[in-house]
This record gives sequence, C-alpha cells and structure tokens, in this order.
Amino acid sequence: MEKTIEQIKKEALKELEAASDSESIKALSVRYLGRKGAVTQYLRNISNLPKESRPEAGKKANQTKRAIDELFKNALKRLEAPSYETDNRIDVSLPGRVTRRGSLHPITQITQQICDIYIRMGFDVAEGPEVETDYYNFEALNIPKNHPARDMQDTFYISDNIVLRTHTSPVQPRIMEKQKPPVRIIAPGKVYRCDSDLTHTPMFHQIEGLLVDENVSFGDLKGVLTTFVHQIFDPETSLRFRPSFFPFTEPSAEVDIRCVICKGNGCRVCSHTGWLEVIGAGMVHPAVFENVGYDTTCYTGFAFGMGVERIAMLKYGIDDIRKYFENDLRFLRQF
Ligand code: 2NM
Repeated sequence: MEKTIEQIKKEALKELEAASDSESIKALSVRYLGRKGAVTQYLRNISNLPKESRPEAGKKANQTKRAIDELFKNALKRLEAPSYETDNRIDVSLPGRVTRRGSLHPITQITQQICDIYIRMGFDVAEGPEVETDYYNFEALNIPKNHPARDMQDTFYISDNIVLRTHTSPVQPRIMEKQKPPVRIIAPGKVYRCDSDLTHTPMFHQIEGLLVDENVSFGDLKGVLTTFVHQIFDPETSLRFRPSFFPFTEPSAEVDIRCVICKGNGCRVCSHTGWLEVIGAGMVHPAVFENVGYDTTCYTGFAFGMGVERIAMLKYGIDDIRKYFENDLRFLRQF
C-alpha cells in the first residue's frame, strides 16, 4: 500500500531531527520536496485517485508540503544564525573601548582664565539677565535716546522697552543699586548685536569689570589692566592707552597691546600697525553713579570691557570668528 501524506511527514520530521548540519537539511529538502521527492511524487499520484476524493487529497497534500518546507527552512535558519557559543563569545582579554572625554569650549576656557586673573586681584564674579530692560542696557549707563547703539539695526528688540543685552555693562548698575562701595566685580557673559560677517557674530561673549572706591584713579586702571594683559598674554607685552569715547566713562581709553603675532613688526592681524586693540576702558561717568545713588563727591571708579572671542583668537591664532560656533569637533578638540 502507498504511504499516506501523514506518514511521509512523520518520516521527514524524524529525519530532520537527526540532521545536524545545513548540508544534510538541504539534502533532505531535495529528497522530500525536490522534483523526484516523496511529497512531489505523492502530489503527482493524486490524479490516479477517484475523482471525488482528488480535491480533498490535493488540498491536504499541498498544506503538508508547505508545512514541511517551512520546518526545513526554519531548521536551516536556526543553524545559520549566529549563536552565543560560536560567534558572540566575549573575549575578556581584549582592551576596553575607550570613551573619548569631552572638553570645555575654547570660549569657556578663556572666560575662566580671564576671570581667574581678576579674581586673584580681588574681583567677584557677577551675572545678570541676557534679556534686559532698556533702562539697564542704555539709560542707566548714560547712553542717550538718540545714540546709534540704540538703533534697531544694532540692537535686538523684544519689545519697546526690552532688548537682548548688547554688552554686559547693565550688570554693573544692577549690582551698584544693591551694594555700597567698595565694589570690585567682573561680569562675564553672552551679548547680542545685529551684526554678522567675517569678524562679527550676532551672539558673542564679553567680560566687563568695575571697581569703585574712595580715591580710585586712572593709574589704578592702568595697573589692573597691565597686570591682566601680562598674565593672559606675556609678561613682556607692551600696552598703550589711546583717548577714546564711551557714554558711560570719562575720560575713556582704548587699550592696545603690542601685536602678539608679529611682536610689533607689522602683519595682517594688526593691519601693519604693530598694535592690537583689545580692551575699552575709562573712569565711570558721574551720571552713572548718580543713576545708582552713589555720592560722586567721595567715590570714583573705573570700568573696562573686552571681547572673549577676540582674546581667544589672538591667544590661539584663530583667523575666523565663525569657527567657534560651527561645532566642528576637528576644531574644538584642539583646545
Ligand atoms: C567698556 C568700556 C568702558 C563699562 C562701564 C560700565 C559702568 F557700568 F560701570 F558704567 N560698565 N562697563 C565699560 C567702560 C565698558 O567696554 C568696552
């Protein structure tokens, strides 16, 4: 008597169980499902059955064929899949994968270095809001209503009376309103101006300083800034103080240093002048003291401000300010 399809399946399963590698499973597949395979033969013989039983027998045989095929395929897949034993064994003697340590952004590093120098000279670090009122950003600092800095083209306005601070100076009147002299503070932080080209970004960093006490002179200002320049650049660096103008200081000065790139011989960085402008400074204008309620008959003070990006560019020889803000790790990892 011919074998039933169930018997064929049973035998196939038994043989599959005994097959231990993919080659023998493939051979089994040929023996059962191939052109001359047992299942194929069985299907062919259905045409010899009585007409009434053919559809039922055909259906059942095809189902069984698919079931056997699936079993073979799954068995093959299991054999070929990577197993913990053969492929994923952990070699505990391999060196570990090192996670690269991040580092502080160069602007953060220079900000900390600058602050450290002033902290050692007795200054405290003060901070204030980046979204500032028109009063503290301009009015309290003696910057008149028609001053070009207040123009929409230079200042980001949030509303009529609220701006993104254009300098860190507003921190100074905020502190002076709360604290009587002596005051010795530096204010580091982000500032914003409508400006964007090779040498300007709409956000940049400033550090401003303020010292108020009895008998503070321009000589004290020169001493503090000379000490600062000698510590951040080189103790041999010469300085020069040129007359200038700021609404919040009188007299005012631009502080130049001997070019750190060419040592004064003239190069592109210093526009062949041998000097670099790095700090603005002056004696605090009496109007600023009056705005915060300081007695101008007994107190004087000086203030100064510098751009952190510029100091970092000169210190590290960076030629394009935009490099700070592109987040290119090849640049950032150098610091
Ligand atoms: C500068 C230059 C000169 C400055 C003045 C004041 C304040 F509030 F005391 F009046 N803060 N910062 C100042 C003075 C800033 O930056 C180039």
